[in-house]
Amino acid sequence: RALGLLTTDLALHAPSQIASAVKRRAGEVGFSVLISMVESHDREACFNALHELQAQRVEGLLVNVPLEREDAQALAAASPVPILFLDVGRDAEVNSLVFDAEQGARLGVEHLLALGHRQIALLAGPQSSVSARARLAGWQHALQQAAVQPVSVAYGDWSAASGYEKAHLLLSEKPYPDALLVANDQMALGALRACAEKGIRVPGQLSVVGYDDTTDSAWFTPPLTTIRQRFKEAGRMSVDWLIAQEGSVPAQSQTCLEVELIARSSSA
Ligand code: IPT
Repeated sequence: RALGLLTTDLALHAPSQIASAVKRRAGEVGFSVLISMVESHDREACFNALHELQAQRVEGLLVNVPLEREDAQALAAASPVPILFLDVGRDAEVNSLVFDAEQGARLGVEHLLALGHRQIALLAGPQSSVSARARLAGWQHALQQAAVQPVSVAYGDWSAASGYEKAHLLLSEKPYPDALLVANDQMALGALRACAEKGIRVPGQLSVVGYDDTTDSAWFTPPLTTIRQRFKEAGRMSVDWLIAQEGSVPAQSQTCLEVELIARSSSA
């Protein structure tokens, strides 16, 4: 018996850790997992992947691709088996299990404000991703409530390379930030490298907060303060949800998982 996982780029740390968690849980309950990875996030690519998985008789589908509301709804309507989305907005009328992006963004801002930082720069993710947009909106909202304006904003593509490049930009323009919120740990890794090259001490001159808490984030230099998304829990819950559907058409279910701030040495 098999489940399908339709996923975005597995070279990225978070999707690969989600896939790993899905695979592990499915194995525990006697299911294999067939994976189809899409290079682009458009509707056609997702439909092709859906058909590919369907041809292999999967009994349920998990979709970890950032999808706009209409695309997710169209995919759900086309799926003959239960389908659960892991990267959609709250407004999408589909079954979903997502992490609370507003809470994550707020925790990062509150952490930096509590440490006394007011010159905060934002390194956001690609705006084609609904979760990247939600994190940025969450930061902006939380800062606004504290009457703090971000000193600058840049956009990366989730990769360490983009984090490196954009951090170089953010750190060469005045006013210089004393803290940097980064939309994922991989971009934070690149940002830390940029700081090292510029001779900017972390956290002495700049506090850095990431997002994800992937398994290697505690091993960055310095160990990264970040927002933990419990990927193992998401993998377990999503597999369990699919299996509980038993081929029937499920009543709409939307789950939002809490996240938490993990304070390490990159912020002070
Ligand atoms: C999200 C990660 O936080 C980010 O680092 C990046 O890997 C992205 O996925 C890729 O789409 S986690 C997602 C379940 C919102």
